[in-house]
Amino acid sequence: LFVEKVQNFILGVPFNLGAAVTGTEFAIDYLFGEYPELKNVIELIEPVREDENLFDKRLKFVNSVISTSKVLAERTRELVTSGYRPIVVGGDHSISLGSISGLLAEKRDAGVIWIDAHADMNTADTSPSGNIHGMVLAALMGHGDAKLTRLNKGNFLDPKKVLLFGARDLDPGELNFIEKYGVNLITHDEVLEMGLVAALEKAKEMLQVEELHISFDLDSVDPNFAPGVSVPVNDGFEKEEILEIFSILFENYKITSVDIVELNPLTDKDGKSVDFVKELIDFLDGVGR
Ligand code: B3U
Ligand code: MN
Ligand code: MN
Repeated sequence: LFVEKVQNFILGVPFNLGAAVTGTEFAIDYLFGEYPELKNVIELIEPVREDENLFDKRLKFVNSVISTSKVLAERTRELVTSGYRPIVVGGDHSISLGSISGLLAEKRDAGVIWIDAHADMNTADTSPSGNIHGMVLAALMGHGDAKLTRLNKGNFLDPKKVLLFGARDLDPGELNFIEKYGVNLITHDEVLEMGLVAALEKAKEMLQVEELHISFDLDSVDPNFAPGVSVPVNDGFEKEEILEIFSILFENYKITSVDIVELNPLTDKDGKSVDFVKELIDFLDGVGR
């Protein structure tokens, strides 16, 4: 039986205004500098910089985040409709508001695995920072400021179809959120206790979906192996573990789309993080159905 492989289509989104720091806006240039051959395979989504003259400290750069996510959502939706698997390389994690909204517009029943040191489940009320990259997953489930939640037009993610995997730095408001709405959670400590294979077995029981989006934040990796992120947190996965996670997810689900976010050239060391992003892109090139 010949099953046609789903083609990846890589989008680069050099955006940083969802985070507190500068750096991720240079991520795609950095990738192109190290791996010029990628210039032929990555389509650039130009970030939109809006007027932020009514700067809201609780929702920093919200207008630019929304405008950029709208463009990305449109393009992601088009690609999914045309049968592609969008691979969205960022850029800070706020861009997932765009990629996942675009996906859900076409595939209403898809689930999401959020591989991240953080939960990104704050709202403007609970956020310690006002940075929107720490709020997007809550917004995708319909919680938080209406400016953010409006974006996916009511196609909210069901918390039962969301799994936070490998978290190791959760804010009090996020812990409340997880409990209140019943979001699936397997912390990094739990993965260490159970072992990776058992943790992914448990993930399979928790996430009863056929189609899955992988939202991969580079800061889920130990900063020793991937220091080039905006908000490093000690410990975390090894690179080989991330590749194993991806492999097993591709066996257990139909992977509709992938985000690879938070690559920050300014904090990278010896090209470790950019090399890993390239390794992931190559890996994704070789798998799939
Ligand atoms: N939870 C904190 C920090 C943070 C979230 N996401 C990242 N950092 N990358 C916050 O600001 O919401
Ligand atoms: Mn994140
Ligand atoms: Mn993170």
